[in-house]
Amino acid sequence: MFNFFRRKSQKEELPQEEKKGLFERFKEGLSKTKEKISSALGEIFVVEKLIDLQFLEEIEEKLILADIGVETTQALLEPFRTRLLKGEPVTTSELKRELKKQALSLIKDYDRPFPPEGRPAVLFFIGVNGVGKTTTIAKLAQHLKCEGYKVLLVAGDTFRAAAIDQLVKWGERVGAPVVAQKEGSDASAVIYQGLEKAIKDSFDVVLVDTAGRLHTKYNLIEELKKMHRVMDKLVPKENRVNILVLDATTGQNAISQAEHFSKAIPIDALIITKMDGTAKGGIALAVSHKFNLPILFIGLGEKPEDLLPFDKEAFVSAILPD
Ligand SMILES: Nc1nc2c(ncn2[C@@H]2O[C@H](COP(=O)(O)OP(=O)(O)OP(=O)(O)O)[C@@H](O)[C@H]2O)c(=O)[nH]1
Ligand SMILES: [Mg+2]
Repeated sequence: MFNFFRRKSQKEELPQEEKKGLFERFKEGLSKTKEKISSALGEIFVVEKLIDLQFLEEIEEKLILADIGVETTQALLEPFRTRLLKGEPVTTSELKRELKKQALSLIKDYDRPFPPEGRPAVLFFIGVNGVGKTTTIAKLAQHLKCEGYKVLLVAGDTFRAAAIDQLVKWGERVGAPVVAQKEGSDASAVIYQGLEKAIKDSFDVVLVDTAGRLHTKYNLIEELKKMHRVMDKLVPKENRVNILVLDATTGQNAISQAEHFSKAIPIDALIITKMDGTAKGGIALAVSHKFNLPILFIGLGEKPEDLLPFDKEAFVSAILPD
């Protein structure tokens, strides 16, 4: 199995062979996004020539349409605009090459150890319903178990009985105990109980599931704030990672979700699911840049091995034209 957690941070380089494997998986999983961006940009890059501001505007339009977003597209093209305005020559091949470097610089690195080194480490998952929180927790729990971590799951989505059942079943499958209470219980109370157990029984990593439902009677933002305060009482912040899960297929909607959730609690990192089969993978670059958030993992399918550690070099070369 792919060794996920040997790296302390993205700054530590992977061995050459693993890196190659990761590049291949990214390339395969993100092929639809690349197709979309390349078919938009490919033809303009074919002829080697000096570019002008009008050419840059054409590219800008195409990148925005390929889900890169207005702000991120402008940041990507800014250095070239500046050079053109100064009267410096820029060729199409140089633009193509430098665009990748510029994209890399816009994606924030995750520069803490993962999972955090303090015990228990708490991974708190938030995101709207259906984005893949529960299945991502299950996948990650399985990887962590394989690496030898003692893992506890907490069913903080008390909103639906089916959500609790789903996590309990996953717990059985991956061999991790699950702290759960009955449907309708106070989610913060379940989390408190879970963290107390984790401390008492010396668990290494706790993965907390939450509800994603936006409901009139249920103020998700207030509930998340409360859960956060409860965690503050038992586990120091540096041992916790608040992870926003986003579904790549929702495209630009992911931006408003990130805006919405960051009003509730500080978000530390992103996981972007369902990158397989969508042409909207460019959204990862847009959200990471706009919210200055690192991406921990991406989901390229439903199986545990389809959750891959995010590698920005592999990502950029998988989505931008060769
Ligand atoms: N193709 C694909 N499907 C995925 C991926 N991640 C999750 N899914 C699927 O997305 C669906 C929803 O996943 P859940 O984990 O139940 O989503 P959730 O965020 O927990 O949803 P709620 O509990 O309703 O808030 C499931 O059918 C998953 O198998 C992925 O990376 N690729
Ligand atoms: Mg769920």
